[in-house]
Amino acid sequence: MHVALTIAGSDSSGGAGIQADLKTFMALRVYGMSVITAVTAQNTVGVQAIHELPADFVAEQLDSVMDDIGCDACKTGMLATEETIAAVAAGIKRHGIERLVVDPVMVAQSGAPLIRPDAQAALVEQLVPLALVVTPNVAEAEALAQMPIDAAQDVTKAARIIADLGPEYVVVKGGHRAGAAIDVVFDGEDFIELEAARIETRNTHGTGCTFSAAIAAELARGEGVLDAIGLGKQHVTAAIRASLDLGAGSGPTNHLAIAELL
Ligand code: PXL
Repeated sequence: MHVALTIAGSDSSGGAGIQADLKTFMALRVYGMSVITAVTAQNTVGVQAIHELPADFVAEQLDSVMDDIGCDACKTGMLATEETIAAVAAGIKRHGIERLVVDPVMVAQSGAPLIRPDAQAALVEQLVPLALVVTPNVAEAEALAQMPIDAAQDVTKAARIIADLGPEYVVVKGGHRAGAAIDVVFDGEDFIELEAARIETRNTHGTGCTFSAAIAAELARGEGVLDAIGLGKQHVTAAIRASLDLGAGSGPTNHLAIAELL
């Protein structure tokens, strides 16, 4: 069986973070493992509290998993502090993890910050360069590229700047822009647009986590990178289409919908 690892935060409401990742791995018939970086007290309305795990304990979990089982692909999600980012980057290098998807998580769906402001530089300098695929939304792309994104050509410009940091593939997600949900993929040479119809729902909690986890799962299954990204887009679209009206706020995507398509 193929094996995937997520290094991310726990979302008690089950829609995002580690929980979204493991459900997505399972839906794609991939054995999932987790390194937990932080625990959030969270629901569909907001993030009520965050408890960060010590960076050395994050590294300990990573060593436990990698020294014994290893992984076919890995994704990172919420990494709140500079120390955690440094420990994760060092661990990824130490264990030679190459099929790495970095989801540069900065704010939750509800608007709550999930990374300390002083840790953004570490993300840019230490982790993004190690990525095979990095999956920023527009706000995250603005932060990584240090430029505002207003017009469509700003997306391609930002993607080039982010690619220069070191990742092989940059996917700037279009879900937060107006119109159809068009993701722009840059492979270092060409731009490819992945388009999906916009689904009118407020139940999009965990969309970014589900997308990056689906890409990691497809990479673990041995797909090529562009195929994994394209399939990831199909999977997250299916999960949003079947999203669940749970809670009083932004409900979760439905990871089971991914399995039903297989
Ligand atoms: O979607 C980003 C994200 C990542 N990780 C955790 C989260 C969220 C969003 O809510 O809660 C733990």
